Amino acid sequence: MTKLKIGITCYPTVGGSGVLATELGKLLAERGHEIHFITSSMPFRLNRMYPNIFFHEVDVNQYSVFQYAPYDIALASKIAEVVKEQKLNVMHVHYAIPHAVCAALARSMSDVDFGIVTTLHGTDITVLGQDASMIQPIKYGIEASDIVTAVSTALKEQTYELIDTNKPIETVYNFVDERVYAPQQVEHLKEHFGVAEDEKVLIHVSNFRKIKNVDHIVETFLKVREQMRTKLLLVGDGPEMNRITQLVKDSPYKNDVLFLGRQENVAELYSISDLMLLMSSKESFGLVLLEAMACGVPGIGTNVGGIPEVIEHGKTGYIVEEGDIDGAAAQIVQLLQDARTLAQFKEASKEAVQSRFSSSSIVAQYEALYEKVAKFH
Ligand code: GMT
Repeated sequence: MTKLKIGITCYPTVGGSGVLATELGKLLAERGHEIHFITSSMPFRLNRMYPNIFFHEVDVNQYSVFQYAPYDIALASKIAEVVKEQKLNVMHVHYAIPHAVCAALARSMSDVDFGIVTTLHGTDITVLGQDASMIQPIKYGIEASDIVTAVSTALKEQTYELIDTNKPIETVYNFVDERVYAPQQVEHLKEHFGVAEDEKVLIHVSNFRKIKNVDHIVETFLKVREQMRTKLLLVGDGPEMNRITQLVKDSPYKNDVLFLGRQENVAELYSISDLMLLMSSKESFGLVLLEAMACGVPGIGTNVGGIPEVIEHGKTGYIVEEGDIDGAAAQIVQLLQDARTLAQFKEASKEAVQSRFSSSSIVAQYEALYEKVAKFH
């Protein structure tokens, strides 16, 4: 495999796409490639020194003559500058808009050619795609890229429904670093959270946006709690937090719901959990499901977007219809009370991460794509 110089652009702080882009950069660097992050701030998972990872900050100045800070133009200009100075072979951008559009602009501004690989993560397609004025720029970003990938086949199909294009889109699933996401011996945490011997633990991790249906998670938990002793760990923060706090406050089981806020070391929390709940109305993949599975935690997810590609119904968890609180609670209680099946699901979840989403095979898929479009100067 040729060692490449790869530029990566993502939103450094935004959820799953930023996490995935950063983890990918780290693993590519470990495989000997030279990685250049071109982002508005240091990606938050870039938490130690890597000799072949470089960070180029996009400075967005707020000029008094402009009403809005020109992030897109500043990014395009930075990409053009870094590609030229560092002789990058390929840019991997996460999101069609604005990042693929910025990479395309950088390429036409620059006198140096480079390949563009764009990964669609969902937010730009399923959310921004509802805004008709964004469809044309998304199409432009996709078509100006040399290679386009989507993190699930559902997202690929949704993109084709939204955008009339012949551009091939390849599914490349997400992955986790199995060295970080693995079961950990942290039984003391159960004691810390007041989880009794015979009690089960459900977990939800998200940015508490409306589409995450955290109210459905709480309602499902309350139904489960009526039937058996259980705790719910809510990890993360976001716009829905106040509403959810109120919902929990008004419930008879408020002491069994633990609000843990944003957490760095979620692998430890997964390690004391029995089931992960992700009941979103939109979800192109659900990276948190994979993180949980790698720690031996099966998932309960909605029949939405890429979730059914991650959870194998009846093997690594259950798929329920969005809003079917009773159905979800019934499946959860049945599974939690059946120790043998729960143990099988936990084992199958870890195996699925290895067989279908292993970091080495997914990083190798990206490497093969880079090699196809890389330009050498
Ligand atoms: O889910 C979010 O709110 C964050 C969002 C993002 O753009 O970072 O996540 C998207 O990308 C992740 C990584 O590919 C996927 O696991 C999430 O499912 C996807 N979110 C949505 O489709 C809503």
